[in-house]
Amino acid sequence: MLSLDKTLKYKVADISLADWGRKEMQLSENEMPGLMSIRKKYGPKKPLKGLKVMGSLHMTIQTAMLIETLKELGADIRWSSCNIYSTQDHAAAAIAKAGSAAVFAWKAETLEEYWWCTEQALTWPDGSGPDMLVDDGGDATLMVHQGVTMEKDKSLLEKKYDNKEFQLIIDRLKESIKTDPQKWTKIASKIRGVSEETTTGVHRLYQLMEKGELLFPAINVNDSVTKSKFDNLYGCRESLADGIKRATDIMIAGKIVVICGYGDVGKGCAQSMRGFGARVLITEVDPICTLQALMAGYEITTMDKAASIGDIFVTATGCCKVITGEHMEKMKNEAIICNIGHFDDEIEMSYLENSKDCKKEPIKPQVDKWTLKSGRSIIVLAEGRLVNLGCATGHSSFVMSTSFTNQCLAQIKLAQENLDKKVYTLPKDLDEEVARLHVEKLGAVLTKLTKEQADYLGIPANGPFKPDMYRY
Ligand code: NAD
Ligand code: ARJ
Repeated sequence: MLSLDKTLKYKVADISLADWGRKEMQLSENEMPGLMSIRKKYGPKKPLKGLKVMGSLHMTIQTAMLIETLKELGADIRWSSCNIYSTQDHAAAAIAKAGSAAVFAWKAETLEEYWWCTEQALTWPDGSGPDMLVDDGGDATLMVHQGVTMEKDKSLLEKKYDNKEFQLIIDRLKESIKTDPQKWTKIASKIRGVSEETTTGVHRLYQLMEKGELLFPAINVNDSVTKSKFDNLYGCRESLADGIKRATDIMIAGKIVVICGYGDVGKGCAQSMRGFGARVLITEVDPICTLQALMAGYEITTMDKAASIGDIFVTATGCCKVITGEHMEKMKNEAIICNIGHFDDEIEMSYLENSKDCKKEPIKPQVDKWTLKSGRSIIVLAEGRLVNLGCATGHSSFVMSTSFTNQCLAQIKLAQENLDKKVYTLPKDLDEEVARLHVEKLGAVLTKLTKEQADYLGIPANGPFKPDMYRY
């Protein structure tokens, strides 16, 4: 068991990469107008002064820019990544060297290290916890909630859990509760709230709220229009191909690409692959999304049918066991499979890992060739974890600026308001403001409503322009 070290200022792969990281951060300033404007507008007022912020979110160059924006707003910050493969070591080094945050993250952590990093980031040198969380996928929120549950009923710590990763969390919690039996209860009671980045994390939050188990307020950043309809869609439209290409150099044109899930992420992935000249097949469970895919001209199928046909498979559902061992056994030789949804459950990796008949041959980091019972091989990217962040560098700065501007506004809201233990979304006028900043950067000029036109539409001349329930 890796022990907690409260005196440690950071743990990164290589601090000498800091200058490279800093230079890339400087370049990204031009591409992150939203974050730069937040710094300018709120920097002097320091709305996060005196507040401790813990982040569990991919430690990339874009996140480094978010961290330094939160710092400029006055926060005292600790950070870990929310994925074992997504850290960009030069970004982590730049943050560590500047002392902008105590950062615990490196590319290719083990799962045990991952949960150590998360606990390190949740624990300040005096043993106290954060005032606010920035979460992506909900792992920091999960650790605090599980900690509280275990402190209430310590017999749960003695149980054996089938899920390997969950057992690792419980082992860590057991250790921490031994040192301080009230650690997580104290931490949870001080948290003003969490702002959650992604669809899967948001689902977890609503589930907690519905069960009456949510321990602090939460802001659903994902469902700001300027997040899910941009990052999830246009972000993945570029970073999926980046991940597949860097990993395999495969020609996409002419191939059959199967996209599982036609939500925001799936729509971006499908459009991207079609743009390269692939023949795209979609699998869906939702009739509305299926109809959308049909209207866009895609063929709809099921994984059972597609398994033996596809050349490249991409899961984008947030669901589990979308591609099973049985599907893999039917696949063509050297079919490529990858996932762009948040966790590693969409592809049944346990089939490959636990079956005697499956043999792994690493090609390079985050690219493995698995030979199966069928005698054929498949290429698995990033061990079934997010391909765009595991095999490439995630979304570009510009689209992350829209997401992270919402994150900053959410953190300011959590700092300034005493919210109930519920899940909130940000108001439409802030969403429009985030869009406005990025529209201006692209040089577009908005048409202004006259008073007569505004009255005709029955809305204020400066917005909000659409009702809350409007779907973009
Ligand atoms: P979404 O809810 O809009 O879309 C998911 C779609 O998958 C839905 O339409 C749903 O009906 C469908 N689906 C669910 N189970 C299915 C199954 N078994 N088979 C086929 N289709 C199924 O969600 P989203 O915003 O598109 O996000 C999808 C995932 O991607 C989430 O896990 C999210 O957290 C993650 N995400 C990743 C990135 C990234 O950079 N990699 C960015 C944003 C979101
Ligand atoms: C940090 C990134 C990047 C990037 O906002 C996206 C989302 O919803 C996450 C699901 O875990 C990934 C996140 N994302 C995509 N690209 N976060 N830096 N460059």
